[in-house]
Amino acid sequence: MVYDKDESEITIEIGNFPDASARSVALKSYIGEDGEAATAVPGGKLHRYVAVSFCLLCILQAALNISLRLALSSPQNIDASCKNLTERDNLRRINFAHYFNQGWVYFHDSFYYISSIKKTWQDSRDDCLQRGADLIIINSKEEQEFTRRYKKIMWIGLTDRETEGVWKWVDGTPLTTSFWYFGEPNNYHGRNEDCIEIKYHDNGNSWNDVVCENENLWICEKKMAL
Ligand code: 2F8
Ligand code: CA
Repeated sequence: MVYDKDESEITIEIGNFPDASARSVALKSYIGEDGEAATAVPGGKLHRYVAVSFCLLCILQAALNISLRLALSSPQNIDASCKNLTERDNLRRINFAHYFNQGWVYFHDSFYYISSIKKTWQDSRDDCLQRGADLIIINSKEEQEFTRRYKKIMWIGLTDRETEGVWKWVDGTPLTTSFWYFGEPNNYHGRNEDCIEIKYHDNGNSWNDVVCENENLWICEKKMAL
């Protein structure tokens, strides 16, 4: 191929092809099957297609993003989300106010109620259930420390009434972390001590097993995350 500056034209030298059909094939491969002049770089056409497709994909993606954003931030959607949030917040406020007004104490995602009268373990539990709660389940050192602050002998939600020696919380979960006072549980003097009271407040390990028919204060727990 020769570029003549003066005549502003390109001359293509086909070369020494033996016959007319070979020359025609060479010419076609240079011009391209579709009649357009082919680029001199091998695969150049493919690169152009890839680049154009990529640009089209980018435009499509941008259009999708904009329409999604517009749809989600429409006034109706914002209104609905705000309404849901406000309703949930109001319900939560009403719930919290109810428990606080009834003398419940909030600690680490739960409300606690400490009774002012004494009952057997089962009657205490029934009272908690009627209040939409249950006897306390102690599953951390912090919660155990919280119960000791009151310096009262109180029932907690732990018993081996179903199977002697198999301690279970009122929600059916087995006992894993325990805070038994020294020598407990002991079924003292051969008694059937199947229910647990917090007794030894001055000791981190304050639990004692005692007969369930004894009468004690009790502590209810209602889980409620903020
Ligand atoms: O009333 C039963 C109770 O009696 C004692 O505590 C006052 C026993 N304690 C010791 O023996 C240290 C409890 O285990 C028993 O439950
Ligand atoms: Ca005991």
